[in-house]
Amino acid sequence: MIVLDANSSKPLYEQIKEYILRQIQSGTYVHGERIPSERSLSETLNVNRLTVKKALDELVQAGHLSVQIGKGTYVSQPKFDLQLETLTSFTEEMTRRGQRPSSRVLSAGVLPVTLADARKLSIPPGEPVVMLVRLRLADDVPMAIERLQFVASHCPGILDGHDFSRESLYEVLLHEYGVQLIRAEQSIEARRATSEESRLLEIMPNDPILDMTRVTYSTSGQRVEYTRSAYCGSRYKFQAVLKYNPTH
Ligand code: 16G
Repeated sequence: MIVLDANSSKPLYEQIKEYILRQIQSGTYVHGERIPSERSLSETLNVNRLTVKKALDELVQAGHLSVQIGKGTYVSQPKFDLQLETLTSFTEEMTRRGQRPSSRVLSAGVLPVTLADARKLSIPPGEPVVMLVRLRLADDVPMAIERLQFVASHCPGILDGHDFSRESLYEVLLHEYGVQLIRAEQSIEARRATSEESRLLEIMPNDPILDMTRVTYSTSGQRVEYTRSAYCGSRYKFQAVLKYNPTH
C-alpha cells in the first residue's frame, strides 16, 4: 500500500513523481516497458486522475517517460551515445551496441538533383542521384528518418539488385562498387517533429528532432553523399572529445 502524505508541504503530484522515479530506479518499472495507466495509478495511489496526469506530464517533459500515441506511457530507454568523431553507418552503430538494425524503405529512385542539392554535392544541377528515404530502426524501435542522395554515376544500378530494408548502403558501396567513404562534414540542429515524422517515429507531435546533415567524401576527394536525417531527440545523445588548441 502506497501512502501519499496529503498534509506534506510537498504537492501530491511531486510525491507521485518521486514514487514513479523510485519504481524506475528499483527496476519495478523497466526501461522500455509500459507503466500503469493514469486510471490505474489514480486508483492505486488514491488520488485524483488530474494530479496523476500532471505528474506524468512532467516526467515526460523531463525525458523519464515517453508517450507512444495510442499505446500508453513508457519508461524511456537510456539514450544512445553517438560518437561524433568517427564516420560510421547506422548499421555499424547499432551492431556495435548489440542491437538489430533494420529499415523501412519509404521511397527509392533515381532523380535529377535539384539546384540547391547540386551545390551541396558539387555536381551540375540535373545530374542523376539515387534518392533513398528510410525509416531506421533498432530492435524494431524507430530511431531516425534518413533522406539520402548519392551521386548515381558512382553506383549504377544500385537500387535494382539490393533490398535496403535489410542491407547496409555503406557496405554495398564498398564491396560492390569499391566506393570507400573517407570523411564527412556533419551538422546538427534542433527543431520540432512534423506530424509525418512524429507518426513514423512514434513520438508526440512537436517532440524534439535532431536534424542532421551529412556530406560524405570518397577517397577520390569527391562529394558522393548528401543526407538529411531526422533523429529522434529523446533517443539520442551525441558525444565528442574536444582537444585544447593552444593557437586559438
Ligand atoms: C548513417 C549516416 C547516413 C548514411 C547511413 C548509411 C547520418 C547522420 N548518417 O546513418 O548518412 O547514409 O548511415 O547507413 O545520416 P547503412 O550503411 O546502415 O545503410
